[in-house]
Amino acid sequence: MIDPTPPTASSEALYERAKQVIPGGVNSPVRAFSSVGGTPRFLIEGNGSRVTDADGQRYLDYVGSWGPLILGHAHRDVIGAANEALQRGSSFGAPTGREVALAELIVERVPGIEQVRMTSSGTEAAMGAIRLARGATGRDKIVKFAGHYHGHADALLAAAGSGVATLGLPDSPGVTAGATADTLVVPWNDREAVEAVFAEHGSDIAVLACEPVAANMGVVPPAEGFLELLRELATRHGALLLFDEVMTGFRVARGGAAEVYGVTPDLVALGKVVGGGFPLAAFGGSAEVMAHLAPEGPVYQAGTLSGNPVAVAAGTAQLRLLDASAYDRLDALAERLISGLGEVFAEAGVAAQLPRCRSLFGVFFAEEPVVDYAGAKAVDTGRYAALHRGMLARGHYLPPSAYEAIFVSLAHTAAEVDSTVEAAREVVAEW
Ligand code: HOZ
Repeated sequence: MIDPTPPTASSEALYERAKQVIPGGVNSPVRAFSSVGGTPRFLIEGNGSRVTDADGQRYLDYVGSWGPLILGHAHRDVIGAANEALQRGSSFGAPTGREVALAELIVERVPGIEQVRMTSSGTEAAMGAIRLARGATGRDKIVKFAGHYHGHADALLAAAGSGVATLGLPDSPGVTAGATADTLVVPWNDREAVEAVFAEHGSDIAVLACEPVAANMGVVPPAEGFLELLRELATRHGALLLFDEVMTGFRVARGGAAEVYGVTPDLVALGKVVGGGFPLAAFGGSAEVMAHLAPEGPVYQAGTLSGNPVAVAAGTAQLRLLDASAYDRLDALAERLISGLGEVFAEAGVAAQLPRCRSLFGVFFAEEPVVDYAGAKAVDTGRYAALHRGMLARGHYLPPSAYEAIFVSLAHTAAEVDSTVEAAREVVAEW
């Protein structure tokens, strides 16, 4: 067993200081532990599958920086590539050969991408893709699904998942009615609703956007045939289909969810794994659609740090290590953890769902499988908070939100995963 948590004076002291100078003490809301209780751990180091906090406490980490660290923390090749690039300069604001090599890797692996534009965050990638879709089609309306999260650009912050779901917020103040007037929100996995929205607005819809596996309202995979329906509706009505693969890209397979489900979108947003733990994201699509982007076309999109050489070097090094056998190992580890946790909950008579797509999975404390945002909002988040606290006290660091995915990495071992299952058994035994 991993060392139990000692008193957290240092994290507590840092949190008190942070709250004075950073809103809520954090630079991204879900980090604040507000939905699970307790003090956010201020981390000082990550190594492989483990992180260490300011109090010197080590944890087996299942957050992985919210997805990017598929090889684990401070992987030698990734850090080495970033260091090598850094020695040659941290940023140029000019094109580099490294970007070309990464773009070629992305184009080779991700279905639907012939050209790709790099950005610094997933928010920018999704925002750019939406603007491009509107510019390319000459249409205004976008369709998104309730509980799906596409970053925090105004037009997409409608019925959004991630921190908005975690904190139970209504749509955000500061987003004007005008900014979301052309955003149509429909329930995930609801065939009739999405057919109806196209029947009513079809000729005005620029883009149908989804997370092909919803992973910001907990993990909610698509119902059988649902992505195919989205593909068919978008094509029939002349709209573009956008897969936001920030969570799924290079995580569920080399070609992301598009490869797993065999459905090819017109546009793809990527983030997290693609950057190897550095601020790098991207969006791409067919050469024809991408040609609408400046400087080739009139749709404007830009960024001083876009394609940053250090981030590109790290992302490229990470992607190069993700071959078929890496995904087999990752999926096997996830399977071991999911089935172990499933047994623990079942033996204790705790109603739990463990939805998954390959190594992307979550825990819902609910009697029935969750298929949409209404179902996700109805799960027992108090029970998740209790699980989180119990696991943290035993040295296992789960996401501090019932609505975020749990991430294993290639640095985790079967023995570590088994220790997490045993810790969960102890926690559940106390309920
Ligand atoms: N967007 C992340 C969750 N899907 C959270 C990022 C963070 O808080 O660091």
